[in-house]
Amino acid sequence: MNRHNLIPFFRSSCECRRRFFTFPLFFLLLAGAGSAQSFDPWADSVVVFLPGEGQNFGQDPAYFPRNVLGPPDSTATPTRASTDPNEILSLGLGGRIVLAFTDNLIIDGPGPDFTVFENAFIRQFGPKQGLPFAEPARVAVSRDGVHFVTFPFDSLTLKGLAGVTPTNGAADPTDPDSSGGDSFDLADVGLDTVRFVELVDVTAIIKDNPDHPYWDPTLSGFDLDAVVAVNSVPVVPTAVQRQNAPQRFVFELYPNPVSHNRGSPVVQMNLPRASMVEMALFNVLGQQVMPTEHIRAGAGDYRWSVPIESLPPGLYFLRLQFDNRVAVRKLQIVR
Ligand SMILES: [Ca+2]
Ligand SMILES: [Ca+2]
Ligand SMILES: [Ca+2]
Repeated sequence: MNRHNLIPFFRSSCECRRRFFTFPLFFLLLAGAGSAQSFDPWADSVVVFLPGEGQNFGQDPAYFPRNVLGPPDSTATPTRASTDPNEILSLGLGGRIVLAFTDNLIIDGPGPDFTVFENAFIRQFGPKQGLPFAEPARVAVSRDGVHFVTFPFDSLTLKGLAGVTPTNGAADPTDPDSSGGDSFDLADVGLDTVRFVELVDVTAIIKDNPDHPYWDPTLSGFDLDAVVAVNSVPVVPTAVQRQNAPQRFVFELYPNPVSHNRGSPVVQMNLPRASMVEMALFNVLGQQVMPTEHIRAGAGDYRWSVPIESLPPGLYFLRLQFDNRVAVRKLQIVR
């Protein structure tokens, strides 16, 4: 692979095996609503890969980008990490990759919202026995692929970095309590929803410091296995492109929180041009809780009131789609 060149990828993961762990009811609901959307919890495409120095395992087009889309290696255990190029991509020291979700968006639901899987493992012998062999990456997220927010991390404890916790391949990858990997909560960076996840290898913070508790001279950089959404909502699959100047539009929801005795919350939109707008409401399990609403909205201000009469109190996500654009807002219904 040609190093130090920006390599754009717009490859879909449609050929990846589709497995569903947490949303069977969702499909029944969709079938009932006469809609036919399907999605997987995995990252769907690689937008940018900029390899770093040294290790180039799994970078051959025979393996990449397939090896970072789809679920993590199901054979990995905390003491036997994946070394399969069909599953693992080495970023190299300082390498950078951006993955996109195209058939689902990660949302800020309860607890962690996505998990990054790397081939870390727990050392079984030597002076660092019991400590992970960690080749970390910092993690950033973005709605538009342009503006990224980095999760805070600690260089010494590695808390807040990916590539630290081994994979438990036998577990459900969408269950952070058992899956292993390093999980991230959008609430920690104040975002309701993201489409893009960026990983930048920072192994140098260990490798360049012989006093670091995780130091090892053989560290060669972050090895990505998978990025998996824990909380997400489906979206109409679109080709993802980097938007240099995303056209702004207004999408407000008020009152929010709302209670039944205060009437219905109102969506206020301001669209750049007349569009067919799709509205759908999901609960925190990603289950659609009302039929998709199709609205023909003109350019400029438009209001629509969300029918919440039959919904129990709780946290919901309202998804708006038009012209291949998508946005999600949290809605809290209280007693
Ligand atoms: Ca997906
Ligand atoms: Ca993989
Ligand atoms: Ca969350």
